[in-house]
Amino acid sequence: VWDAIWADSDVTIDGPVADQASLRFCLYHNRIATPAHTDHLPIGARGLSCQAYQGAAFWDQEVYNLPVFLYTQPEIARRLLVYRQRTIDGACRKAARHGYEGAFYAWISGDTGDELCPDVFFRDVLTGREIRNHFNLWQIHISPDIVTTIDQYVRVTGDTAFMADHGAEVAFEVARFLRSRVLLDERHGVYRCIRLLGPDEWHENVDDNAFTNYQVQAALDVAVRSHRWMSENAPDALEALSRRLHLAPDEVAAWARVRDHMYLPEPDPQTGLIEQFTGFFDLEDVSPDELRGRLLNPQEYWGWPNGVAVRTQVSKQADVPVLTWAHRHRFDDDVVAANYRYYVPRCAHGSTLSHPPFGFAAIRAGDLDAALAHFRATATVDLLTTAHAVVGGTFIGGIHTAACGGAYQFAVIGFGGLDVADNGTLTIDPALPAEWSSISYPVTFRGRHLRVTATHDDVDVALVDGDPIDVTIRGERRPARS
Ligand code: IFM
Repeated sequence: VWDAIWADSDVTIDGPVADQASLRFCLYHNRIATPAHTDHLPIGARGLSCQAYQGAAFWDQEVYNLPVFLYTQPEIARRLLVYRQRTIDGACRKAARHGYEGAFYAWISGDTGDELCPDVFFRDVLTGREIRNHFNLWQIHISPDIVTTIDQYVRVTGDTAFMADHGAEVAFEVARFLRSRVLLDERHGVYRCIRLLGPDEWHENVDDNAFTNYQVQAALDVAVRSHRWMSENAPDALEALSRRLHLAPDEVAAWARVRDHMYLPEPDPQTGLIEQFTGFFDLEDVSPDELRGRLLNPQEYWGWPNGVAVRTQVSKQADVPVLTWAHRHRFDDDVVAANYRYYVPRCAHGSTLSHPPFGFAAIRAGDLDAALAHFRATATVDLLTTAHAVVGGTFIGGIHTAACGGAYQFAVIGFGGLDVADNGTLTIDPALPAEWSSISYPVTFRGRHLRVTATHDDVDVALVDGDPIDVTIRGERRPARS
């Protein structure tokens, strides 16, 4: 079994042996954390390594863990997404409980999909008093993250039946939730997301987090497009689903209206900077080190409501870089680079989810040494450090499975340059750090098995089995070598 798993997923690096070993460590842990045999269970944020986070899934599953399977064992990616459909009742219960429509997915999701995230996550170590965190209520991007990943799954695998059988229900219910969650700003004629938190968990109760708003728009677009696709290609399935969900005739038009008028914080035309949320650039501009000096107790929680970071531009983890990663086809290299340079000195990397988006941005900025440093910080986090095992009195240690998935994405999608263009073509555009002389990885794509081998000068894409296929290598379209 392991031989087959490694044949589908092992990545070989010709470079420092520690990079190779730590990457394999991550691949191994991502795989053993995954309930690959069933669509009834999620990937726990700490896998099976400990009881922290209760074996439950976060956005980590879709954004960090799952892409490994998308290109290696897509049937596992599929099961993880079916898990989201199976647990939609829990998400609908959560939406209804908070006065919304549709499916509001749990920030911490177990086997029923009900919200497991408590209201109180941390304690103030100075007073011993509870801190009311709003991860469960205001961190809403998990729902659109799931929908955009479903779209990505269909785009990469070509498994369009998935949309009709499973994905559309999730997309429609999430669209309902988002429509009921956004607010119409009548003065400016736009829809906004107010009172939320984005990936940077230290800044709660903010408005128009850029990553969230773009994800909301993208998820609504998936819902509208899937509805149209089903009406043309699977009308019977659409009719049955519409009946089951009591879909009113004007709902899809309302989703399209919100999509078309969603407020999206654009890059500043002069600087290229995207503001993390409204008012972020007005906050105090200090470094994480300076903030560390302000702590009264090293175990203090830095975030909401009174932590040292709250009134500053210091973020807990990558936020805008997650946007430029997830929507990488929307932003050019200059914008990605400008935001990388601005946000990296202001980030404390207080989560292992932080380095991968920064690293991808560093690759686009052409700073491959910095990217390699981010890769190593990700891939070795459980081998070389026990940092952040306890925060605000809560144990959050164990194996960081998101970092494990992030390390693969770093190697294959980042340095290895693997992507799927909007027109569905496989594209390979590697950028190796100086210390690596080559990388080689297998790719499963639309029924084919391919092997990509790249050095600093050459890229070879070999078709191992399956029908001939064109790939775009460094901008040039040609058939994979058979
Ligand atoms: O999902 C993450 C979150 O982004 C940061 N805190 C830990 C969670 C689980 O890994």
